[in-house]
Order: sequence, then C-alpha cells, then structure tokens
Amino acid sequence: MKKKFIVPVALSSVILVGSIPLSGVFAKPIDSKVVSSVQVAKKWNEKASVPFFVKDRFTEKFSSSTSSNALNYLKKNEDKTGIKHPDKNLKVKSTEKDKLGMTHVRFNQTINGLNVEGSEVIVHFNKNNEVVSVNGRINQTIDDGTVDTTASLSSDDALKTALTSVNAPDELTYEPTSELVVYPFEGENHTAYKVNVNFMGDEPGNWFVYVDAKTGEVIDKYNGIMDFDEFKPQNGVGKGVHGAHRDLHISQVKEPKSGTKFALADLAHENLGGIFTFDSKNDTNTKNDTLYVGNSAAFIGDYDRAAVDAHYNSEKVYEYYLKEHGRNSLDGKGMAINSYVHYDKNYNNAFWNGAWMTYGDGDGEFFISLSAGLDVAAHEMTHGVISHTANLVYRNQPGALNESFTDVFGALVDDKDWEIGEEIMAPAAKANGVTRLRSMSDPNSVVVSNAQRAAYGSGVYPAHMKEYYNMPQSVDNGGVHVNSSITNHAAYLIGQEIGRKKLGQIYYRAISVYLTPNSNFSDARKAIVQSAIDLYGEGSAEEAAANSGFDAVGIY
Ligand SMILES: [Ca+2]
Ligand SMILES: [Ca+2]
Ligand SMILES: [Zn+2]
Repeated sequence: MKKKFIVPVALSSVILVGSIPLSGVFAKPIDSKVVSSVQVAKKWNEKASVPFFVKDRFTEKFSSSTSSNALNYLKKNEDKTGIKHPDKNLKVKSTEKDKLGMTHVRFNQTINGLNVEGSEVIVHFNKNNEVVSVNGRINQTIDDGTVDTTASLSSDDALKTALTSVNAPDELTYEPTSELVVYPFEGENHTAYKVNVNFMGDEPGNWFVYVDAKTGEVIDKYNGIMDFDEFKPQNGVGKGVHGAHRDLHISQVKEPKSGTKFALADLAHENLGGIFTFDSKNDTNTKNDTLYVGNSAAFIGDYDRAAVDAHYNSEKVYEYYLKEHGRNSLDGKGMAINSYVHYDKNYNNAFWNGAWMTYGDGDGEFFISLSAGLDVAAHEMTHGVISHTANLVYRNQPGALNESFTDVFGALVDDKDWEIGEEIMAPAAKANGVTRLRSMSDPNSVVVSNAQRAAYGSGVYPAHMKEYYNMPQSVDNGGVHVNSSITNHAAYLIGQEIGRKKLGQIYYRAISVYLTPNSNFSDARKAIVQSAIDLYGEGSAEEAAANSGFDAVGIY
C-alpha cells in the first residue's frame, strides 16, 4: 500500500495560504564539509512536518458537521488537500463546536494505526455544515509505506529505559504512560515508545522520552515542565507578599480530634471540580503536602499570604476563561484546579507540571512569592489550557509560542499593564532596575539576566525576528522564554489597535481551533489572522491589525 501525502502547489478552487516551511535563514554558519549532510537532514526534517492551510472558496455542504463527514470531505478532495487515503491515514482526535457555531474536527496522522507524532489535520465546518478550510502539519516523508511499525521491545522494557534516562525518583506523580508511535527525528521515522514520566522532587520533571521500539535506544527526550522562568536560588530571606485584602471561597473541615478547621477549598462553582490550594511545606518532598488548612476563616498570617494569593488568583483566571471564552477550567470539562505553594526553599520559579500549578516563595532577593502575580497565575494556568488544546511542544518555536500565549493571557487577565511579573519582583531587584521579568510593550528594555542564554543574542529580549536567538535545545529548551518576546510584542501591537477584549477572542481561537503541536511562528500568524477573519470578517480592521502586528516583528 502506497501512502502519499502531497500538498498541492496551486489548485483552481483552492487558495493555498502557506505550504512553505520557515526557511533556515536564521541558522548559524556551518563548516562547509558537513553542509551537504546537514542540508539533507534539514530538508528531511522539513518534509517530515509540512505546514498547510487550505481555504476552500467553493464550499461543500454536508447534512451535519461530524467527524465522518469531515473524513468524507477529505476522501473526496484528496487532490485539493494532498492528503492521500485519509480513511487509512487519519484518526479522529476530537470534534469541537465553537461559539460561532463552527465545528472543528481534529485528526492525527497515522501509519498502520500508530500516531505520527506532531502531525495533525483540522477540518473546519462553518455553521451551515460546509467545509471552509483544512489546516495542520503533515509528515510527507512517509510516502512509500516503508515504515515498519512492529516493535521488538516490550512496553515494560521501554519504560525501564525511560525511567533510567531521566534519573526518575521512586515516587512518581502518576503512573507513567507509554504509547507506541511513529516519531520523525533527524532524518528517520522511528517506531518508538513515547513514555511520559512525571515527578516532583529537587528537579521536577514531566519528561517525554522516545525509546526506539527496535533497538531500545533513547532517540530523544525533553522535559515538558512549563515554568514561568528559571532563576537559581540564592541565600536570602523571603519577604511577605503584598498585604491586599482578599475575599476567598473556602470550606469548613471537621476533623475528629481537632474540631472545625477551614480549608482553601473552593467548591462554589457549578460544574467545576473545585479550586484547591495545597501547602508544599517548604521542601521538595510531596509526601508531607496537605490541603492548606487554618484554624479560622481568616487567613491573615504571614505564612498564609502566598496561599491566599494562589487561591484568589486561581479563581480570577478560572472566571476569565469561563466568562470570556465559555471555557470551564483548564481542560474545558471542569477539572479541579490545584495549586501548591511554599514549594522548596527560596525557590525562584513557578510551573505547570502537566497536572497542577506549583509556586515557590522566591529568594527575597530577585523574586518574592510567585503566587503574588496574577499574570504569573494566568501564565501557568494557560499552560494547562494549551496542554488541552493546541498542545504546543515545549521547545524551539512551538515552545516559544507556548511561552508567548501564556504571557499574552497573563496580560489579558492581569490587564493593568503589558509587563510580566512586575508584582513578584523583590525590593532588591527593583532597586537594581529589574522591575519586571519580561515586557511585551518594549522587550528590548529588559536584560536577559541568565548569562548562558544571553550569549546567543544581543543580551536583551528580542522584539523582532532579526534579533532571534538561535539556541540549542539544551539551553532553555531552544529559547522558549527568550524568543517568546518576539510574538509577545506582535500581540502587544495588535492589542494597541483593537483592545484587549478582541485580542483575547482572537488568541483564544488560535490556540483552541487552529494551532497544532508543531506549529511555528509563521503558522501562528496564519492562525491568528484566520481567527480575526472568522470573528470580525474578511477585510476587517481586526484582520488588518493582526497582519500589521506580525509584519512589524518580521514574522510572515
Ligand atoms: Ca512538601
Ligand atoms: Ca503584569
Ligand atoms: Zn511558562
């Protein structure tokens, strides 16, 4: 069986918005002797993840917007989309209706029933059940059906290899998962076990390890812990968080021996599993963690402050997504929102580990308690939203987009400014002129304080593609917290034209409807422009603002 995926170059009834991968114009110069093999590998890598965005001018009407009709469309229009034998090579992942009445059917590319990592196709129906567009990324190297998808290694052996390769501790956050997939990596489609290993401890990990199912070797791995940004702890004493009064939803807990207590457990929201705040007790051991409990309904002690802010800000972010986007919690299905405060000692970071939020107290020199920042909470919780929507891979450009969308929603929920982290800077940092961690309005005004990262660019956060930091994956997962400033700045510029409310609508639509795990900056532009068109019309001021925002930062 031949399996071909070809993206059309030009077709009569189709406008091809973009099918050319981002070129390597930003690559560093390489030794001429290795150029040819590098170019071959690069070409293969590009072919293994080809972006496409096909808009159909002559729409086809169906009786309903179902996944089977989406497949019927793809079967009838192989020539238009270039996706051959969609019934064999695609598997339905999700079907979602949005508030415009459009329905979006997301497919995984498969071979012999195995998911091809990162390759997704989305078919978009308008409210009249007509297919109006198809977009995504397709692996075009699988055109001769030669991928042998049988495994000689057992899933258990792959798991053992993965655990060893990431130095996993005995205690894991949840049972590791293992899935046989086709993993395109550096010139080859590997049949591999994708193993997810999640743990807390000194170096928290949400590792994705790809173990070759033939040879048992680790092909690739990365840590998907999505953090705010990393600063190495120094010695210092944590100060209290700002003393703002907070009205909280809490719960009474009756304990047999100690009588009535009060817990940071918010069960006041319909169809939500609750908002809970836990105490990590200033260490990295999770065994002693407990729900945050007090003797009275007033949480006014110094130690309470970080917990109060985490609890309060979680509810704020929950309400933003519900009211603005009709989204019920991070997964859209009312999953409980859990936050852990007082993680480790002097810990200068906050992160989403794939299941919950964790906040450090800061070292008191650079940061104070990270839960004090509403933009930080919105940032972390948006990582959770993205995990359940576009699921952008946390490295290189998809990872920088992940970091950028989280900052954008940070600035939409914490709508006082376009700065990120201004509420969590310690007095000493502010005294040294470090008044925020990142700036969407003026990225260049903030110094990249991590010297290892700064070495790959001008030393300040980039505001344009010509200032792009070419970083290896070993440094900041390929620059996820640095290059995010380029797309952050585009969002700021668009926001200046159309305001926060519309910006939020457009950006939410882009992550929930159009973006896929391997989307790059150029895909993001297309997704955002198309979202503006869907919401405000072709030729609208909002579409123009989206285009000019990306023009201004050099993303095409
Ligand atoms: Ca603990
Ligand atoms: Ca802010
Ligand atoms: Zn982040």
